[in-house]
Amino acid sequence: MTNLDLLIDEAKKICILGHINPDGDCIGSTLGLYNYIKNKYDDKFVRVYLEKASDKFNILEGFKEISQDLNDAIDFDLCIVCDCGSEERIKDFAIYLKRAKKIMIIDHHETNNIKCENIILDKNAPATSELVYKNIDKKYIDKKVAECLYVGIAHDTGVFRYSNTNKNTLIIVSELIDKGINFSELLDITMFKQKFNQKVITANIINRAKFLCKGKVLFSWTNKEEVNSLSLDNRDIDMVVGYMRETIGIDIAVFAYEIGVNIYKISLRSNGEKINCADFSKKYGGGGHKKAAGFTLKMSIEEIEKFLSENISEIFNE
Ligand SMILES: [Mn+2]
Repeated sequence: MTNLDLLIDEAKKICILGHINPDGDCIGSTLGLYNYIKNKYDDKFVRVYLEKASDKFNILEGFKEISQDLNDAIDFDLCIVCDCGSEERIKDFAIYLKRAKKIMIIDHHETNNIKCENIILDKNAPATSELVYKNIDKKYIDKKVAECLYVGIAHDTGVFRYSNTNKNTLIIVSELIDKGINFSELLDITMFKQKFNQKVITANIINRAKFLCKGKVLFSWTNKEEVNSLSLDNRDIDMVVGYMRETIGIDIAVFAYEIGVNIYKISLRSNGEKINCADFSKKYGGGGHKKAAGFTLKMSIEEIEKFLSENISEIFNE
């Protein structure tokens, strides 16, 4: 029995949390664990709390049961936090963490700073969903659990093509596929198929992109006005920065999107091994991974462009 299984075993009421603006790995790892606990035990109360995520994840079992309630009067015996490197990124749901009798963290972020007795932290793991897989009893991994963990690993590895993918990842994925999951449909629905207006906004964003730092940086942005005018929300533009990164000749893509009046989330995606997006983001109050990280700036787009032109060259370690 793993430490995770032992903690689950002794708890009656369990909550599972992740990070704000939940992505595929956050949803895959939390729901994978949720479905696993439900498979293995019929006497546990288990609830997942996450911010409202994109409906495309509806295909995963348990998605509809994810709660956004902040007023549950439940004192949990165990709170499991997946794919989250800091308490600020748990945000409002941290109330359940604070009240829980025991805490378990499962994470792979370079910038993890949560102090906790029970922690499964592997900064080299490509996805938290992979860490969940390694720490649960394989007997209780059915098709539903496999679908969640597959989606989590696929999202954080860019469908097994980022350099974080390793032999073990592919062995795990092959075992998940063996559960009879429809991986082709899972990828199409959660990653590739988009609303037509998502393609329109991507085209707009690419059209206004600028090269900074002698062409090493590709920068672009959108704001609430544009997102709203196309009947989209910020969850619909999470793939844009990854798409920008796939540009020949650049070392890093930087994408800014408005989350409040003149408050922008800055997303970074880098190419090559030399650049550390996590270190740069950490300096400005954010975090993440070496090749994918982000932070928030309170300034206008003109000021952000100036800020980047003046500061981002330090990311190249020259
Ligand atoms: Mn992750």
